Amino acid sequence: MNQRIPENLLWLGTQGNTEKMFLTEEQWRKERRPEILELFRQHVYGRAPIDRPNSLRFEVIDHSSGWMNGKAVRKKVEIMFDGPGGTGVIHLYLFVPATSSQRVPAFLLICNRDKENMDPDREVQSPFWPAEDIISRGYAAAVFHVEDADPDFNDGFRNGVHGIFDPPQTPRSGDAWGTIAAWAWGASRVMDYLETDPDIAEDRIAVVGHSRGGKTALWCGAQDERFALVISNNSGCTGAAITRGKKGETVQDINQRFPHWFNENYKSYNGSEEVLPIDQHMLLALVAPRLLYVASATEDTWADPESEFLACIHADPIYRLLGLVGFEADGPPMPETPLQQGRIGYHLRTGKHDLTRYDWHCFMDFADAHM
Ligand code: GTR
Repeated sequence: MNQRIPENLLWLGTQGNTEKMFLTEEQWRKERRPEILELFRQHVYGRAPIDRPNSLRFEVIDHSSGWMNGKAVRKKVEIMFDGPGGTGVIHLYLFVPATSSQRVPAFLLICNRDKENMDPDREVQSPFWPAEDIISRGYAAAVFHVEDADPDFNDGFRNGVHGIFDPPQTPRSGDAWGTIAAWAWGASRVMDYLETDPDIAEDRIAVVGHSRGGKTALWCGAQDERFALVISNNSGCTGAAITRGKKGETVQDINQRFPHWFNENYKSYNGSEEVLPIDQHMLLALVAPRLLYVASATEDTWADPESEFLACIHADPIYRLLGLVGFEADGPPMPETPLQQGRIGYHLRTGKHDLTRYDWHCFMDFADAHM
């Protein structure tokens, strides 16, 4: 399996240096980690023009008890910001266990599916966001919809946060942020709020995403070290899956169908993945020493479970470098046999491309054990 990744991307040296030079912990932290983040910005996801805007403000517009048979308190929070192109609002829905007298850890879902999946009134209880289950296990359940950061279609980056923050009238550069980066930016703004919420343990917040949302969770968690646990569900191409030799969706497929997800530079790798200066195990390694979880599904051949597993294997050396156990695996596990010993968790679920209650309970088992 190793031959799929060239030696110089297996932690042996700095970019372009194929000499066998193993990294020290200090080189990782001070040189290689920032260098890899920059490579992903430059070649894949793009560069956000702003981090936390000075104009950022929060308004709790609902704070009510009695939800989920009295087990939960609901908050609705508006996260607002202004830029040269106007004002934006991210609507956060948050359920907190009613019985807890202490701050609780939280799962933040980046929702990329229809809004009924994140119903704040709980008339629809979708397995995509099983808030009742999350509450009953003692966690807070938080969710926002990607559309609040950027609608998921190709409009030439006029709407969403691109329209708000991009300098007007200047041509977009090859490394300007795409839509996945905009969603990741949105998740960090939600984190800005969660850090201030008196019910939330801000050092124990997980960011979760499915598929395109999983790619987003990884890019968000790679950059924003405030997230203690980063969870990718079925994220596949340009998510958790190794790109070189990947089955199913390729860089060309994804760039043609979703030209707005990544930056313009990424399109130059259509059909030539082998010249990418990174591969996706390096994105996973950016989460170290924090917790990471990757989930695959047996019928999700478009995402390619084997390539998702392989990325965990190749992220592990960075955890070891930092003195931690990363991924403990002899080979790809059987379905429904989660691997949760180290700081990288993984499971393969029987079934199709989806985010299910089974997946969520695996994430919470892992969080119970490690977060
Ligand atoms: C697919 C896309 C995948 C994945 C998926 C989803 O059509 O090819 O990369 O992101 O959409 O988000 O459900």
